[in-house]
Amino acid sequence: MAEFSGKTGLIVGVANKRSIAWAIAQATAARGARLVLTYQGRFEDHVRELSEGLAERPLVLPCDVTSDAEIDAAFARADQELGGVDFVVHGAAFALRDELTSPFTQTTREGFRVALDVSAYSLIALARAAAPLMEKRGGGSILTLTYLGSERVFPNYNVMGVAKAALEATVRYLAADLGPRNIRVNAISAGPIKTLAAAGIGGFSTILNVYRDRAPLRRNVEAAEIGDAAAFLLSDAGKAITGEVLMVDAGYHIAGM
Ligand code: NAD
Ligand code: 0WE
Repeated sequence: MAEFSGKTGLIVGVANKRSIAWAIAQATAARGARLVLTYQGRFEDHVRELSEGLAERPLVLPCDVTSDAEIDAAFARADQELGGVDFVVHGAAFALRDELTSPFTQTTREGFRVALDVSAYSLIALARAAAPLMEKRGGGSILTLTYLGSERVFPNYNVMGVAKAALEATVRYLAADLGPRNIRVNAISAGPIKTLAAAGIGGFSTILNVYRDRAPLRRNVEAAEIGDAAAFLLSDAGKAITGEVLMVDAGYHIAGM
């Protein structure tokens, strides 16, 4: 019996084939999960095209995480069509371009609001919508994606680092709130991967080189490896793990120098 057979999941954060959320979709679908793939407006065509490559056709729905109405509508459809949800993947993050290029002291009130709304608050909104659907299936597992910039300073990561710190704290508070209903909440802190969100970052290849040189495994991580770790946390293999941030970064974070 495949690990995810009879399980359904809703995934937020697929933009294209390089998206970490897409690697998680593939990892869980390959293990038997039935999926709902959501997209942010402009990525509809990409996500529909990708969805055709999965063995079992996913339900493809819009879900801009800044809209409570879109979140509620997506979970209502998932409930109608699939009779509940066993897991949710949150892979949405965004900061205004200027916030990732200006000195940190220039962070604007609006830039701070946007980064924290899209990248951190949205996990609370998704968890609130998912909880009743998970509860009727006896529990569930929620997973988000974070980055070491929440605890260490990386040049230009700026307000995204603050948003990831808030996201990781949100994981712990949600885990405490939802644990009594057998709903687990965890994060994977991934090493740098060249995705669309990374393509816009000046000097990203330097970051990849620094990680490769200093990580204990002397290499970078691949999206598929995040997919495998995600499948572990989302499946029953992780059923005693909640409120955790799992580092999947080839060991980079342990290095002193
Ligand atoms: P990506 O660009 O493929 O994914 C980011 C996603 O966020 C996109 O699908 C985009 O549509 C979505 N998004 C942004 N605003 C949204 C909104 N308002 N509503 C709904 N969706 C919205 O890049 P990725 O690297 O796969 O990023 C996925 C997650 O992984 C992010 O949380 C990112 O911070 C995290 N992460 C990335 C890396 C990396 O190096 N690529 C490392 C660690 C963590
Ligand atoms: O979380 C991220 C990046 C998220 C991101 C990327 C963009 C680029 C385009 C959020 N908002 C935007 N806004 C845009 O307009 N990562 C973990 C990848 C990343 O970004 C960095 C990194 C790493 C790693 C920025 C500086 C330093 C390291």
